[in-house]
Amino acid sequence: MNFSKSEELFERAQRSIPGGVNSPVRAFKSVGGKPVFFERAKGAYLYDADGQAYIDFVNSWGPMILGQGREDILNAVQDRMSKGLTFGAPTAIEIELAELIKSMVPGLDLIRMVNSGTEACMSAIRLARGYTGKSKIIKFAGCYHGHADSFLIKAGSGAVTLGTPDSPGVTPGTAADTLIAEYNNLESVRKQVEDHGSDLAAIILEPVAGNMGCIPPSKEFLQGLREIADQQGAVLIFDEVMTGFRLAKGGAQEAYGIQADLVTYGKVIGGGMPVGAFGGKREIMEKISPLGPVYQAGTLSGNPLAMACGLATLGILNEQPEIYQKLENTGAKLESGLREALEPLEFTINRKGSMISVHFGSHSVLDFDSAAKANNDRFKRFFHFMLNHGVYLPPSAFETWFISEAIGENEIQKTLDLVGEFARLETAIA
Ligand code: KE4
Repeated sequence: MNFSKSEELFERAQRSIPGGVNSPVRAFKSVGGKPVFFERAKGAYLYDADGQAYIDFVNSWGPMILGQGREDILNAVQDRMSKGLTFGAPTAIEIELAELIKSMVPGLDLIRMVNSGTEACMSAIRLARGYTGKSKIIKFAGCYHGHADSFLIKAGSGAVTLGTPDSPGVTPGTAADTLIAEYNNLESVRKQVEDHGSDLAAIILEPVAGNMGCIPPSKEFLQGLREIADQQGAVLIFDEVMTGFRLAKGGAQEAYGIQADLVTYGKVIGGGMPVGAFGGKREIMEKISPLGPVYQAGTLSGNPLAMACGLATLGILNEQPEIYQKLENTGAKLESGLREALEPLEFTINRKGSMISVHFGSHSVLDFDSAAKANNDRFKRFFHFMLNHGVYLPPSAFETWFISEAIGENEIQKTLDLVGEFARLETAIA
């Protein structure tokens, strides 16, 4: 591969943008080297500034579940654009998207649109605190709920990638209200409840973790959290920014048959445009302004252009549920092929539907500590080998790969052939 245009752009970008990127995880800090700058995308492929093609397993970190550049979605956005971009006033299309989501996600009485997953999650915990009158939240080491202060304690994704899971700038007062438990470890939750249960407003988690690699919940984990939240009168919040509309129409709630009290969304809900949302039971949601006293707001929340993109995307997923079977089949094929191709090496593969990750090491990866024990040097070599051969993986071992509907047999076969070549090279140098 020739990265000369990307290198030139990176030099220029650093003169105006901190680290040359508008989101840290894009900076390749965890895998080394310089970020690739992309110019355009179509279907399953990204094309970089040097005109080179890559099979895309990042999907813009999840939103592009249907692949890039679909005419039906672009037409919906263009039609909407011709009517004006945003009014800062209610529009019918916001109702259409809210009603469609309610039809796809059982148990959702009311939903509020925002502009990112961070906004959705920070609004959800403020609402939980306002509804319960309590202050503490339990989050899980390695889970990432966006960059709001309350979440930058043992956070995953870019925070752990860059070695700042506990970010400077978060005050001790804020941090004191965030309690940490271990993913897939109910005992660690019970311990926090023992010490702080009387002041516990919420338990928030990724129902399938995607920010320490992909880590599905153990069978009893989600059910156990549901029971603990009920016993404590705490709000159970599923952060479905990654899993929402990806694992199933009804997301992880449907996939695991567990009902949260509040659910947050991002990524797929906007189809590639900036949309987040939080929603849930009426008795909680009606505490949100202007209905109730818990304030939350946003200039571009529910803006019609983003709504049009989200509506077109979710409309396709709702009308063509066979897409979920296709994503499952592609995920299963990729997983079994990876197991075969990586056979000479020590590795673990975690997968749920179209979320999958490879961890180099012989141990199971069930929580943050086990994810952190994986061989990151081998992951770096793996990432760059695949990049240099036209496959774009997330530039961090603490991320999940995403499979889009546009990824077909050819892309899977090319990817697996390359993985096999990598494994042979690694064996040769061992
Ligand atoms: P945003 O504010 O980035 O839209 O969403 C925050 C968020 C909340 N919850 C979960 C489960 C998430 O995965 C995210 C964001 N995910 C990262 C990727 N791991 C976004 C990529 C980035 O930070 O650039």
